[in-house]
Amino acid sequence: MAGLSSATRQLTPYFWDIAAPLGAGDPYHDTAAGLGANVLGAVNYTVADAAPRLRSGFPELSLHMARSTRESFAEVWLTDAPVEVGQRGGVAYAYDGDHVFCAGRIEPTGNYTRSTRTAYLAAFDILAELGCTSVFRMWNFIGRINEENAEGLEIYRDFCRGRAEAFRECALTGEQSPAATGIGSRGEGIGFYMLGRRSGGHANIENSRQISAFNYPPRYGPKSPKFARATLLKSRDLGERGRIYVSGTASILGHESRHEDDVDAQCELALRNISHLVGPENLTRYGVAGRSILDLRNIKVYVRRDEDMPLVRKRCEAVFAPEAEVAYLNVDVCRRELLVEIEGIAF
Ligand code: 3EB
Repeated sequence: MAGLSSATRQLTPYFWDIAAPLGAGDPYHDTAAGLGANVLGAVNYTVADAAPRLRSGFPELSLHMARSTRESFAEVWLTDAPVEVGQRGGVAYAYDGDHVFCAGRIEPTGNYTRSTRTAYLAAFDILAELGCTSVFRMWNFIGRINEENAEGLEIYRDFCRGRAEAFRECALTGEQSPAATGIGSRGEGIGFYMLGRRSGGHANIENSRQISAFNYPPRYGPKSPKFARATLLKSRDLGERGRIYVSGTASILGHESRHEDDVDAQCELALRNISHLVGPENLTRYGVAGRSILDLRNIKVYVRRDEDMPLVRKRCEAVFAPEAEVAYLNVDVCRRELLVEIEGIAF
């Protein structure tokens, strides 16, 4: 877990095994302290949802994303700078002088547009108050994602409408969308977390093989999903190379889902979309070095059908670097026909 530099405060997430029984003290806090680091935020991918709270000096969010405690893990964001924390409007946050981590939860409701808008605006208010002008990464975990709300609108689309309204009304710079994940959960309601940055901002990266999500035609819902295919963050120690936060990526070309009912082909296309997104041909437009799938770290692979797990795992293990941390989660995906979605960070 080396490589954190105080000059740049490059954030790094770690996946922690939380199945082991806990001793005295706080294991996240104590492990970070042993590394000379602080926890900026912790997200438990576990067997129950819980609203965000402040733990031992950092915000923590729990998501019902795992089928068993054995499958549970924590994504823990470390920084070497001192962390200031708070909680407002149901949103818990931490700030290290450069980065902000915000986590929130939206309780189950028959219509998510309004509560999503409110929860997002609460998070955006906190970011703005801390001088944070851009959100570079967000995750959204949506219970019953493909079911209908009280008005017969799919819950994912209902959520997208509220998110779009919040973005339209907020004070963040309009040109910069975050990289995002919008995925099903095994629980109820919606859990979300976001990362913002005070200095330097980020650049949006789109994929020349896919239409930008914010330009999707209306057949996918009343408001298109607000996110970039990836975001690029530069910092002093990384120079021009930067770090690329890759959004949840699925079997989509243009705006259309491909390979309905063929999980093997869907997995391959999702992987190919990521390779192209971070590859030299797509990245020349952004003036940064091309990457390959081998540079991907902190990977999450979302698989709709349990029976597809072995095949997806095999395909992914064949292409990811052996040292990449990879979590496989059995949850629904935002379009009914999509069977797999993959995210990560290209180093
Ligand atoms: C897609 O490309 C697949 O709504 O935040 C991927 C990543 C997807 C993020 C979101 C949705 C979201 O449209 C779905």
